[in-house]
Amino acid sequence: MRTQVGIVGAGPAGLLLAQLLHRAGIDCVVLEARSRDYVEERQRAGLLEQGTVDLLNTLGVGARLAREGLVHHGLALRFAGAGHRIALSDLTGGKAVVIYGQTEVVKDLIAARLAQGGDIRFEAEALALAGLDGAAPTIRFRHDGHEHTLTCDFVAGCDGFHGICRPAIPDGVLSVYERDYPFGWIGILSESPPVSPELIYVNHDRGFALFTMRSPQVSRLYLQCDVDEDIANWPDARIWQELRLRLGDTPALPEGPVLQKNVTPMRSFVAGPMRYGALFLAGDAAHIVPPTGAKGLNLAAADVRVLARAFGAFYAERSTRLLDRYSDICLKRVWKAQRFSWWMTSMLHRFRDHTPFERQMQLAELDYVAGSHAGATTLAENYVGLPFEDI
Ligand code: FAS
Ligand code: PHB
Repeated sequence: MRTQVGIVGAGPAGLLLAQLLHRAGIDCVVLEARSRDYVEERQRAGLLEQGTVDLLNTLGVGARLAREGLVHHGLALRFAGAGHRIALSDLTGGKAVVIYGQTEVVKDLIAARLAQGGDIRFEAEALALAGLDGAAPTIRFRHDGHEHTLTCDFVAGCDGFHGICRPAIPDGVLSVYERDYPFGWIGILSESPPVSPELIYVNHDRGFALFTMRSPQVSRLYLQCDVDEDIANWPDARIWQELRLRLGDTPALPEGPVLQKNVTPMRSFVAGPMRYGALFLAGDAAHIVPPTGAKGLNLAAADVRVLARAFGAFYAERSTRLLDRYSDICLKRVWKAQRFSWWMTSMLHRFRDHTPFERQMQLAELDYVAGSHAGATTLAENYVGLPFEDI
């Protein structure tokens, strides 16, 4: 098999790249280890920056997003028993964020790709990469019980944190920066109306909580928990009780059947450079942010936006300028999103090893951010998404 760009992974990064390449008339094949149902049902992110929404609209996959997405112009920070609204749009010249599940973004992209005759192979696990420092790299993969080889000009490693592409880069090439946080998140999806029309981020003595949603009927709720928490210790009743305790009496928290619940570890991770020869990493394959800043999916979109432009310039003019700058351009944005996600995580979670002084510092920082125009603007402009670099 032969194609121009071999894409490993049908998450947001791989599917967005495939749609961008299709628009540029560049051939590509997407190899995805899991089934279509699995990737379409896998609960993950839910908040889209303005820039990600604009990209989806440009690609012609924004119609359902426009109909069903919930546009938010603000959010609430809740601490010391009181709520404080951050007016995102007023503080950023009108920018907003949209609540629209990652599952829905993935469904829309897969439907568009297949409707346009796109080549996505599900249950096709990439096993190994070869020839990355040559002109015809290959991807060996297993599909329908047989092994196959896909030869391409470039490999896009969009296979997430646990994929095979980053580890295919020889030792000594990558610099890795990481921080694991001493806690995780219990996340539930519940058939219950959201507690408030905007997101509520809570810093409480008992720990962090986040009240978000997927639709006017479905809520997505998160609780800070121990890093090695066993979800079996959290029957639904205990989860609702803990959410109520951290939210406080008002507003009253509507309950409903819990559709899904899981524990997510919290880590910050960056591997650079994001390119090795003909291999280009994008999304979680190169960087992980704690979800407190809602940057994961949006960073994946920002990476492939640059990568598609770089492939476009190569095939249109044989220019390698953008390919050569790809890693630097992306890492500049990645580190700012890392800083914001680390800051939000540090400001909003309870750290067992915090001294009473450090606890007061945290509360004072929240009070400053909530009460100062400059402080609130810093949060707002990072939250809605920083402008894209001109490339
Ligand atoms: P993805 O991990 O989404 O996709 C990679 C794809 O590659 C997967 O479909 C995988 O099956 C496939 N793959 C892996 N190895 C392969 C192989 N060898 N061959 C073929 N295919 C292979 N972000 C938020 O903003 N809010 C959240 O609440 C949130 N929750 C999250 C919860 C979890 C458990 C995780 C892991 C992430 C969460 N994120 C959240 C971040 C998330 O949104 C990611 O940033 C986003 O999925 C990144 O997209 P991709 O880079 O495409 O990687
Ligand atoms: C979500 O809706 O899943 C979500 C929103 C904002 C975050 C994290 C997760 O910061």
